[in-house]
Amino acid sequence: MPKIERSIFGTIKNTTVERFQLENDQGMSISVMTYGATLLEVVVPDKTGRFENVVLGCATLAEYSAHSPYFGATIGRVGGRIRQGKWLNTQLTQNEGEQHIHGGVNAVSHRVWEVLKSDVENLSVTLGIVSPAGDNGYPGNLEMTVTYQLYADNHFEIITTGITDEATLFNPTNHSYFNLSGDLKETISEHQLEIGASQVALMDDSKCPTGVLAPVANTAFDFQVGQTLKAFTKKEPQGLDTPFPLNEGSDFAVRLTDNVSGRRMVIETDANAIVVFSTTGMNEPYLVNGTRPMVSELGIALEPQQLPDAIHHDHFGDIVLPAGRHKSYRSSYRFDTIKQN
Ligand code: G6D
Repeated sequence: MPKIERSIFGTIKNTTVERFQLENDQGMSISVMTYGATLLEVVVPDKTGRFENVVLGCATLAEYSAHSPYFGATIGRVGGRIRQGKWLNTQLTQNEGEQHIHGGVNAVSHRVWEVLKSDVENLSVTLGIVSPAGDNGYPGNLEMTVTYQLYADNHFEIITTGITDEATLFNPTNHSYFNLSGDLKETISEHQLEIGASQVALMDDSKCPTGVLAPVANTAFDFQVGQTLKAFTKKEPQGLDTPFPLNEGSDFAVRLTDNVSGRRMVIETDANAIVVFSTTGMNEPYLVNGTRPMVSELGIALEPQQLPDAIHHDHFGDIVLPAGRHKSYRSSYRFDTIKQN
């Protein structure tokens, strides 16, 4: 029988943070917590049927609040960078040099969300938060919800919604880092990455897009037929911290495959882009999942969202949310295994 287990993950500033573990009939489970509406764990079988966790996280709430690089977090109001934190006459928090990133300081990724619904029949949990007008400079009281839903066929969906009482910006994402080897046995360097994108957004030194969407054909950034991260970093040693506009009509955004464990994940999304961050060079002293220090390419963040800094580039899509209009984004993460070695 599908089940949901509800428990306490920790306490922060006198507020209890709850954890929900959703498990389907096949034994696949996902766990989420109310702090940051964060995806904590995704436990899926390898080709031999062994169940292991395939996302990066922290062992304790204190670590999530102290140093997590947004492991599994819901990012809002806007994912990625906004150049100089400027939107018309609105000045947003500049929390990375001159830029605004990931919704600002102590954004919804670092707050405790409310439990709106836990539904065992649909194997889903819905969390909600209100980001008040003026939050990190954004106008409008924005009500956000995030629903995590696990299905019997080993895929789960994340549905993020927003509604505001004054026009604001809305371009949320989930910031999970994946490692399909299982329980962080290996890095992701040998993972095969396919991206349904014939173009890549060029970036400048501030890591903001220049506005140019360049063809990937005949460049290192061509992931259309797939390549390993190792093959990519031979050509581009700095790794990926890169937005890819998704091909219209493509039936996938990303396919990530680990030939050793046999695990494969396919992400589909109704957002127009995927931001890929390969953690190349990210050697940090803290422990990931309480087991091993963060090392270069221990995980790969795959962030479905509208292209970053869209408000400064008309052809990147519209992320202005008018007052009273309900906006919803849906991403699906499907798991299976391949037989080959
Ligand atoms: C995002 O693009 C950014 C990275 O530059 C950042 O370091 C990370 O989040 C934490 O993916």
